[in-house]
Amino acid sequence: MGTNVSELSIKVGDRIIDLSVPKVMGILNVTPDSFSDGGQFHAGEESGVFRVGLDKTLAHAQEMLAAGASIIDIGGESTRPGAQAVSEQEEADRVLPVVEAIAARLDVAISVDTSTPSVMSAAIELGAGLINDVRALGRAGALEALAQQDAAICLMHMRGQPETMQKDVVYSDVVEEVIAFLSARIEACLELGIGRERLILDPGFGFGKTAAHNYQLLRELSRFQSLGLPILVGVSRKSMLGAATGRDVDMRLAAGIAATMFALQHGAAIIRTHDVVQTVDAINIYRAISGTQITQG
Ligand code: PT1
Repeated sequence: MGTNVSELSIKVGDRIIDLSVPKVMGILNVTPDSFSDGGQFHAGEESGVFRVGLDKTLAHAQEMLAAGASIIDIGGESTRPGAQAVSEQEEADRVLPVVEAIAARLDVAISVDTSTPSVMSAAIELGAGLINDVRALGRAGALEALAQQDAAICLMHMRGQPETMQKDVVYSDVVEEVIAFLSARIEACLELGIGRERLILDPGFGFGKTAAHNYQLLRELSRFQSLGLPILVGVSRKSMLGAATGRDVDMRLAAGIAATMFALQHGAAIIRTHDVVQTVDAINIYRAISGTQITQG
């Protein structure tokens, strides 16, 4: 179950990404309030203390590419728990110059982490090949905007909105509910003519879920394979890792790699992470263990 040709590759812009080998999506935050890198790569103009400019942002993208990232995910809205909404204009101002600069300078697939239809369309126009939407095209006009383009789409599950999503989190069966939600979003895409071959699924670790819910989702990740689409997993530096280790955000690398190994073993095709070097190593060890990589000696 869950094994077919379309699931093993995905078209992102001009390139076909082979997902028979797991790939890394490197996180490039262009927000002044990112939870883990503190906005150190913010490219905008309005918040003086965080301003470091486009060159630093580009250097970070280049570094992730050199470390083995296949996709760079550019995000202008912080969606971590408690984060405040950003205006459409502000989001566009943060994200679009970075998309344009990376498309012009780097040979890498570009993803944009956005729920805003106007930002989606403009980003695709500038060279983005994947729209990573934590609201699974739930905003008015998002499905329609993407029906007119051929970009790949990551549909993620979130309960509520970032500002309040960690309040009163109750599920009867979190895995079943997340699968039902994603199935409904796949159907919504198909109805508008967005083909399955364009879709990636993500359980949405940390989005309106307790640590116990997140670990149940990870434990039962294989169940998502029944949907027959590539699975993306993002646990990098998240509080679920802190819940199990007691570590602060800047000390969660080992915990994230441990969780990543489990995710790889249970069907994750794309790992979204801040830590590209270490995640590529984890993938290579996973491949060596599973016998899909030739090793010396
Ligand atoms: C994700 C993801 C994302 N995560 C996709 N996009 C974030 N497709 C942003 C915490 O609990 O997993 N998949 N875009 C970042 N969101 C969070 C959520 C950051 C929770 C931190 C936490 O610490």
